[in-house]
Amino acid sequence: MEKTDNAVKERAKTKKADPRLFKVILLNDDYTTMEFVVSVLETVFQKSPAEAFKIMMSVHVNGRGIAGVYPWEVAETKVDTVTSLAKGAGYPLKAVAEEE
Ligand code: TYC
Repeated sequence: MEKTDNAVKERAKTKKADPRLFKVILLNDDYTTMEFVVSVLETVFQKSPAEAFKIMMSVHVNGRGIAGVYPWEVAETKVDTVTSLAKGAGYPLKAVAEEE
C-alpha cells in the first residue's frame, strides 16, 4: 500500500461555500391584503405573529422592508415561493433579493 494516508490535502475542494448573504426585501403594493403579507411572513420567513405584523406595517409605511437574510440559494427560493404564493392567491406581492 502507498504511504499517502497522512499526506496534507492541499486542494481538497476546488469550490468554496459562497459566504455572501442576501436580504429578501418585501415590496409594498396597493392590492395585496395585510393579512396575506402577515401569513407569508409567518409561513415562509418563520416570523412570530407579532414580528410578522411589525414587518408588514413597516413595508406598508416605508415601501419596502427586510423579511430575512440568507445565503443566495435560500434567498432565491424564498423570493420564488413568495411570488408563486402571491400569484396563486391573485395578489401582485413582490419580493427581491439584494446582497447585504
Ligand atoms: N399596502 C397593502 C394594503 O394596504 C398591504 C401591504 C403590505 C402590501 C406589505 C404589500 O409588502 C406589502 N393592503
